[in-house]
Amino acid sequence: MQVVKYVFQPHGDDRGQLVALEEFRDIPFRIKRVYYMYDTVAGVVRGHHAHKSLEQILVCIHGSCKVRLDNGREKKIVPLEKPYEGLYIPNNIWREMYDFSPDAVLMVLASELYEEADYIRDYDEYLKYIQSEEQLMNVEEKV
Ligand code: T46
Repeated sequence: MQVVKYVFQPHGDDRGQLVALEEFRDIPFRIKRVYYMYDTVAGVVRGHHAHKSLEQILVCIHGSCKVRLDNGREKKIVPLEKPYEGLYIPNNIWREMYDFSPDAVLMVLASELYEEADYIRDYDEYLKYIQSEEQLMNVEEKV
């Protein structure tokens, strides 16, 4: 599985750092929603789901956390610990966020508005879903 991590350009000067994120320049999609999580309780694992269509970029703008990505065949663990790094998560990837530092603020830029119907929250259902998606792709490639 290829993990795509963006390294954003910090605009630093003697006052400190500033990162600016613009859709289609720094972010590969139109940003329709921004949300963030903080005060995450020690030991908590968030996520446990995949999205059928949603694309996102996760930026740990303060503190640190880890993200486990799973495409049904392979798992990868990605640490997020710099406010200028963004983890791109395309659709159809199971994700879990964990190991949050007490001061962690995880900001997420999303390509779509909140839509519960886009979530797959059951892992077995996820595996079946991606298999059917792959079969569909194979059929489309042969046509
Ligand atoms: C994802 C990971 C990285 C809303 O009302 N609007 C929103 O935009 C979001 C994201 C959540 N909510 C509500 C729904 C739940 O009642 O906030 C509550 C917590 O959401 P959830 O349990 O889905 O949070 P996480 O941390 O498990 O997952 C979130 C995103 O939902 C998800 O899309 O990829 O962060």
